[in-house]
Amino acid sequence: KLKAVIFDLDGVLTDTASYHYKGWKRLADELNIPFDEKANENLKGIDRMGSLNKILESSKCIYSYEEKLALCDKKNRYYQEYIKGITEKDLLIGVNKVLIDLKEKEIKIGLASVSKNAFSVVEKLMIVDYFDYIADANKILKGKPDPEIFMTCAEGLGVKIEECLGIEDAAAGVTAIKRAGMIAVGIGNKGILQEADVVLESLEAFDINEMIERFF
Ligand code: G16
Ligand code: MG
Repeated sequence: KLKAVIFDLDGVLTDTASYHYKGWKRLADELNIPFDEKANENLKGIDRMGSLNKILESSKCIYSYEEKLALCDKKNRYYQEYIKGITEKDLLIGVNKVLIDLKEKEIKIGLASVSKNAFSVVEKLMIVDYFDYIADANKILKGKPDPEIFMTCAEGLGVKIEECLGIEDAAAGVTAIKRAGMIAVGIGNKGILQEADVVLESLEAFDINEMIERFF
């Protein structure tokens, strides 16, 4: 039986994925490291230091841990500048309806974002009250594609793994959901999200009754 739906944030509920890209792109340009949208695809869902390490793979320089921390801070300052103006108008299409449908059906709602800015973004989007559990990215030891954050959410919601459905826009995120043992709904490109049980263009096409019939 479906008891909980666990959402990723960036790229699923709002388009902060593009702000993360803008932040990394600005940093990479400053460091003269090649970086484009295609390379960015591999950063989606990956935590801050993990993302920086992937970008630095294309650099000729070697950076100390302290230097890397400073670069992470810099990217985060850029990112925070970009997300300052987020309001409920920045919710992606279909999100409000899905959240309302889930509440009506008494299906629990969780948030599984490895972003340390997730809570502040959800606050700006004015949807905090919908969530029964929001994973604390500061306490997650292994980021996506490790299943830890999705398993932590299931535990926090008080439901079994097989009673959960996860929704993700990143390949690493879909892998995390599948490794946790949950049904995975991908939002975006079928070619990129091959491991997902079903891929939709956006949450506008998400029908909870159809999901229950198909998978639960
Ligand atoms: C998100 C993004 C990633 C970002 C990560 C860490 O994960 O998809 O691109 O690097 O959070 O974010 P921050 O630097 O704000 O801590 P998710 O899990 O929401 O897709
Ligand atoms: Mg995402």
